[in-house]
Amino acid sequence: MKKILVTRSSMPTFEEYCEEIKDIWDSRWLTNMGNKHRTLQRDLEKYLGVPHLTLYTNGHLALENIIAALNLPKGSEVITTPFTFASTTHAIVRNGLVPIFCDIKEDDYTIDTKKIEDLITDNTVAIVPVHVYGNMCDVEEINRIAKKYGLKVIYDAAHAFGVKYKGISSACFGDASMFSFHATKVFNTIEGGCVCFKDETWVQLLNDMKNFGIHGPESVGFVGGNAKMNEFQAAMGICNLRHLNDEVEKRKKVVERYRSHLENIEGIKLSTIQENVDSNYAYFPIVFDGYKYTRNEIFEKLSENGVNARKYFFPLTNSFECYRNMPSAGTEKTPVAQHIALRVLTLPLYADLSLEDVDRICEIILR
Ligand code: T4K
Repeated sequence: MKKILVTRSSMPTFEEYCEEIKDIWDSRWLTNMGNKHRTLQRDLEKYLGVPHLTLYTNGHLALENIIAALNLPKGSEVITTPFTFASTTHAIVRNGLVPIFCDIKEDDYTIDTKKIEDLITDNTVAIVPVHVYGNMCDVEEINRIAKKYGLKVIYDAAHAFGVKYKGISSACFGDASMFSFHATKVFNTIEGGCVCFKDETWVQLLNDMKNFGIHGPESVGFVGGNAKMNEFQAAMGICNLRHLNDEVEKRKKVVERYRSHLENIEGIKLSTIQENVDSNYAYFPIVFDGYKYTRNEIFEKLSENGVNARKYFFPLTNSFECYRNMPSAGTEKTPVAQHIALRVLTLPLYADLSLEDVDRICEIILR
């Protein structure tokens, strides 16, 4: 039986990648911010239209580092959502901060800005919203709230590479945005990630943080870690960036085909098409709410037919075992997120997924 996985990494041809890594062989320079690293950084700054960007070995460490760079008092509170990958909540907690879980909106699954202000206390220092599935958060309202209460805003934009709001790159909102370049993302560097920001003083800080706090040949300013992107990762990024626009176009066709089959079906809800947003077609979530079969039944049926859909994001991070004793945890505090998490399925989506396969997947769901 033909297997269809939830996604499939975008890659250049073997020949293109070999050509790109040739000079790594010649120079024997494999990592530590070499030529490829610098080239990819410049290419991405241009592509995303941001003044500053720091590359990382993965998105999670990028998020951990940018939160650490804010130097927030340990034990202070950060408002975020539980409808996300483990990384978002872990990055907050691993920095000694307390996640306070805000509920999400039912139509696009991003943070419900109407519920943020009720969660703000004297101890609140930041907001870490998630552009989940590539859907943009309400950046204008978040900006208003952050300004009013003097809060920092770091976007988890792991899913939103290349997305634009009113023509402005998703990389340009808040104090900083983190992107993941994991193999499963629209744009990948095998593993990888970056942080985009405006504050020039962070350039040196973030570069030092990902390199043991080494400031110069004989100067180590603070206790940093190691989170540098290596040259092979950067070379993959340089190649993949050349083809990104084509890949997004192909993804768009896949999404349109899904929508043509699944729109207006009783009990099936599709993510809303956001106004003023240019999508990257990162994920295709569908919610079974009052459908003739449950999410889990459809999941099993797809699986029996070789189709590997995923329950992104179930369980919610505020129900993880590791957070059981945290007073702010508990899914009852985020009922909409829990409602969606119990009913959502993300269907296979990648540039080379054939439209015939999309038809077959939809037929299984509708049959
Ligand atoms: N914030 C958010 C909101 C995130 O979603 C993520 C990551 C992060 C932060 C952290 O960023 P990174 O540190 O990862 O850069 C996957 C990814 O590993 C993870 O990056 C991603 N989010 C998460 C949503 O999905 P799994 O455990 O579901 O991956 P896995 O191994 O089951 O792969 C899923 C499918 O992808 C496979 O069935 C086939 C395909 N695949 C996978 C790999 C590893 C490929 O085609 N090629 C591959 O190399 O977590």
